[in-house]
Amino acid sequence: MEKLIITAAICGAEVTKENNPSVPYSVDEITREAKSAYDAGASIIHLHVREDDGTPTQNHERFQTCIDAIRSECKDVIIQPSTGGAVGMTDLERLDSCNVTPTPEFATLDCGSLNFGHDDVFVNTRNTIMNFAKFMSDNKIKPELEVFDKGMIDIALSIGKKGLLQAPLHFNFVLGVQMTGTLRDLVFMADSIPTDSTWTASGIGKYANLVTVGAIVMGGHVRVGFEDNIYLKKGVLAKSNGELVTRVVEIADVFNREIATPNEARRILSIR
Ligand code: KMH
Ligand code: ZN
Repeated sequence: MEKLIITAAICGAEVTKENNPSVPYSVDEITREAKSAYDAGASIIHLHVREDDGTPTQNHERFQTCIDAIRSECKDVIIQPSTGGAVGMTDLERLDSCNVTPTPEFATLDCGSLNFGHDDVFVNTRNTIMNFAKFMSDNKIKPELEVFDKGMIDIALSIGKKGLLQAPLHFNFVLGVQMTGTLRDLVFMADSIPTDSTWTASGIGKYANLVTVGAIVMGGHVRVGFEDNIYLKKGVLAKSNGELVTRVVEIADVFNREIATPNEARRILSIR
């Protein structure tokens, strides 16, 4: 089995300090959380940024400041800007996170629309997905295909057939928002992608641990972090993203899965 790639989704756009006081907003806090995850074994930082008051933003200047600060502490880490941003942002606004120097080597590409929370819809029309895929292809940014259910895998594959995505594809199965995150769900998703693809899995909320164990034993990769889950265990808030990454490292050790460095992750994921 390949070494395990751990992604830390340190911030997200929805979770707040009211949910967990360690959720980072300021540049210093975002840098602190990225470093805690990197030091614990994360090779990828999935990055959303906030204004100091916690408002999510895709503003490229804020991204540039945060990326430069993270890079100064975590020399070789892979930084993966979100192009999902927050519900309600325009496509142009969402893509602004990639207008940084150097151009990101990796970024998310959300592959369908879904209900988010109780009243919100995270909108990704087919044209949006195709436009984002073309932007990433033109700029040599490797897309991580965010799929919240099997239908989004099918959308990604149909867009790939139009030449907008280059194999090998890399998927993130986000389980626990649109569909549940049981082992059966994880097996179904992993069986539904081309065999030369790579995949990681994010278990949202109560699915975090099960999805982590499943991905480790099945040969996938794992994403954890405050964006997905704020608890270390039931009723106990994680004090840092590093704590969440450390637990993945400990579980991986039980199953003899070594942890990939950032450069090993670049090779496994065919990142330029
Ligand atoms: N904040 C969600 C609406 C991504 O980063 O690409 C979208 C999201 C996905 O987090
Ligand atoms: Zn995200």
